[in-house]
Amino acid sequence: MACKNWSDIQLTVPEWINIWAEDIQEVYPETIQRMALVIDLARTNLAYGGGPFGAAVFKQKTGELIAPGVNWVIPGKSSLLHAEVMALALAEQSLGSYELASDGAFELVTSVEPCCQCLGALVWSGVSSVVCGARSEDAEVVGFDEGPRPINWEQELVQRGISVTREEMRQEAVKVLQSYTGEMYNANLNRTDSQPQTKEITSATHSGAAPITRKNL
Ligand code: AZG
Ligand code: ZN
Repeated sequence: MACKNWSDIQLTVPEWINIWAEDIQEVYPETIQRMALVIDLARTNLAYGGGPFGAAVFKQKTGELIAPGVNWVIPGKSSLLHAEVMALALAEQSLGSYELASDGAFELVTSVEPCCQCLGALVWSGVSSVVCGARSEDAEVVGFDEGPRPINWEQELVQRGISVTREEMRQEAVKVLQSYTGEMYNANLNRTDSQPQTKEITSATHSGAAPITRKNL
């Protein structure tokens, strides 16, 4: 039975993320440090039943972490809850701005290139830079559907003043994708052109997720 108390509905952010954040640095001056943090988020997320994707928004110049994000689609029961969308939404809410560009230059770092949803979200957010780890093909080989995007998406972003860096720590980001054993939730079952998956995906219940303590992160 659907809940009709719509004004009570909230999208969730995993509780473990605040505990994870207690022990991290305040600033990440180098791109590689930012990506390492985002890959750590993606890896940690797997232990809590989330998807193998991490992202974060940083103040571009100083590398101050503004907000993290993880793929929380299955636990959060929302197809919107991709890592990039979570990071952008938390950054906007925590800065109190629907357009980050009006507060300075911000960078979105994501463990995997943005899907069709996140590509749109990042454009509207007003970030001035995006840094990606794994390529979309890497996510698709594992079985994720990254959706329809313009073939020249990188150029489109650059034309809008958003710089794009690709394949930062790609191998490490791919390892997290490949270690995912959970449900494939966004494979479009009705697609007529669907490709056979190159890797068998097994479903997991994640009922054995560790309790939330810093030690377990
Ligand atoms: C996804 N792709 C990216 N880049 N990020 C997520 O959180 C995703 N979830 N499914 N495909
Ligand atoms: Zn996405």
